Amino acid sequence: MIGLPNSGKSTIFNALTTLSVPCHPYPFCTIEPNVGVIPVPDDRLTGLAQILKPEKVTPTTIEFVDIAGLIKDAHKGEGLGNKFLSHIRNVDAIAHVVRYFNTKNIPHVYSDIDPGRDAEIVETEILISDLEIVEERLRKIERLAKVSKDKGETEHGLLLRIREDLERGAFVDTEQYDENERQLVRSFNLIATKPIFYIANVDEETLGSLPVPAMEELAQKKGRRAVYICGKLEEDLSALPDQEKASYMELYNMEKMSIGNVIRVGYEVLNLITFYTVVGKEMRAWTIPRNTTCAKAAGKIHTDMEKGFIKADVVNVDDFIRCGSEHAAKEKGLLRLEGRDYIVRDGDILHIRFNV
Ligand SMILES: Nc1nc2c(ncn2[C@@H]2O[C@H](COP(=O)(O)OP(=O)(O)O)[C@@H](O)[C@H]2O)c(=O)[nH]1
Ligand SMILES: [Mg+2]
Repeated sequence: MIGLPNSGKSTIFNALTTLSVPCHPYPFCTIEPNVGVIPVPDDRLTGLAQILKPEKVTPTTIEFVDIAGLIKDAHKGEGLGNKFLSHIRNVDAIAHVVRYFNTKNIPHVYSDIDPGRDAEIVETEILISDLEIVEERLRKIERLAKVSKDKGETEHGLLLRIREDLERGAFVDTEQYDENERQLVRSFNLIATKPIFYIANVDEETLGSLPVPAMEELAQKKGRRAVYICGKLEEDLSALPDQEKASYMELYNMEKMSIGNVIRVGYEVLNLITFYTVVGKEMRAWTIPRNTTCAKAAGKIHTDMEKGFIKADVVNVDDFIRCGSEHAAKEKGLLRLEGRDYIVRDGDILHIRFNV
């Protein structure tokens, strides 16, 4: 989570971390004060648990990092800027928190509410810092090219294309590249090649009149998704006992907490999918990138399961819930046997057969 000071990053982070789970391999849910391991809300897992009634249900998780200190001239080290920029280099996706609450006693760094301008200030720092990296690499390749003609030609071409994006103030759409190119792009370790979405932090008054036009305009212009949340309200609500929380939510006409949306969209921009296992008394959700093979997915559970992979029984969770039992799913022919190269689909329940 990035954004200007006083945009509400820590507030939203606090609301998120009240959901945190103790999570292997971390003894506590909060690894550092600013890193939280958050369970991914999952209605399908809940539905499956209602049928199978396992003793233990373990949701999959996503880590959120509250990154402080991004202000104008961060790339020059302003406000510990470089340190924070290097933190952003280590994440897989960016949630850009933009302030849209107008509370007079909480100073806005630039005095008035203007999501477009704020977002631009923050992202300009990122783009400049990335540009410096790209320029440096280009210089190096051009030096080497004098020695050996074809060395680094692909890399050189890629860097030029990326520089063009950065110079016109845009993030880089890595979808346009093939897998080999993407691998090279990853090695550049740039921020502007990561998936990004907005979290618009609105005040209680605005909750009744969503979406906010200025925010939608920004999201559309950049081709990104925007999630709305009233950070302060959700922070306060998340600390309440269920009963009380429910009555406040009714008061605010809220069907669901928006932190759930923040988590879900974060998961989606990362292009992740979920699969499930039921082993003994434990039911568990797992995260893998889209287009992962069955053997690789098994390796996520245990390396032995990938090495000794034989076959997997597969049934989709929606089919399973619709049928109501494994037996019924089998009768309808919805249970399949798949091999190691099968591409796991979102919602597959996998029973891995393996050999050690
Ligand atoms: N009214 C209102 N205040 C908020 C909201 N979100 C954050 N704040 C307040 O704004 C101040 C700065 O928030 P903080 O989360 O520390 O911002 P950060 O600097 O981005 O981490 C705090 O006093 C928060 O209570 C909101 O949605 N509505
Ligand atoms: Mg903060």
